[in-house]
Amino acid sequence: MKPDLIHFPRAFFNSAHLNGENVLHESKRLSELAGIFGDNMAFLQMDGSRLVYEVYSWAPVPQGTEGGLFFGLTHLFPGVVGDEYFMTKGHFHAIENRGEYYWCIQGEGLLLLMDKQRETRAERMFPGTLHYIPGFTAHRVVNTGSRVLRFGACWPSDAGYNYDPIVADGFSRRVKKIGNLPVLTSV
Ligand code: S6P
Ligand code: ZN
Repeated sequence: MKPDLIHFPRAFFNSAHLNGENVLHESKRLSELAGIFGDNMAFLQMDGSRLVYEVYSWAPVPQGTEGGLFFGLTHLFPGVVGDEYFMTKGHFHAIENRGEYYWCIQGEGLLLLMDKQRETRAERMFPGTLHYIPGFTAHRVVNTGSRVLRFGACWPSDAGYNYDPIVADGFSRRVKKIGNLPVLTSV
């Protein structure tokens, strides 16, 4: 007899959940983001166990596979450290020319994009926005709203992560809450 050619799906995704085989879940707490925010005094006074973001990522092929794709869902919580909004750590890809898509599902924010010359620009995120992140470009998401910012991501399975330049030098602009509005400031 022929094996069944119609398979049950391996993963499930909706606006709030990503489940399935090989779906990893990571939580990023404030204490893991030391040195990322500008106001270290404010940072040290906050509860380090506070959840800043959660990432679910589906790796249908092993990390490092050339030609495959990964899929992710990030929930970035609202909050500030001093006057700077909660944000993801941000990274370049280890294979620098690899691009990525982000799309906003819920909430509002800014996607910071910094090139190799440290020029930073931002794209507004709100439900329905689609963002192409070119290669050689560091990417970070900032939650400028009052609810959870949820966004999807799709990137090459051999892209990898390079956080080192961000840990060392950050982005060249920060997003601050000034008069209740987000302002992109120079560092
Ligand atoms: C992976 C993709 C996202 C981020 C996630 C957390 O290429 O860009 O899944 O990993 O949003 O951000 P970060 O900067 O802490 O990895
Ligand atoms: Zn990425």
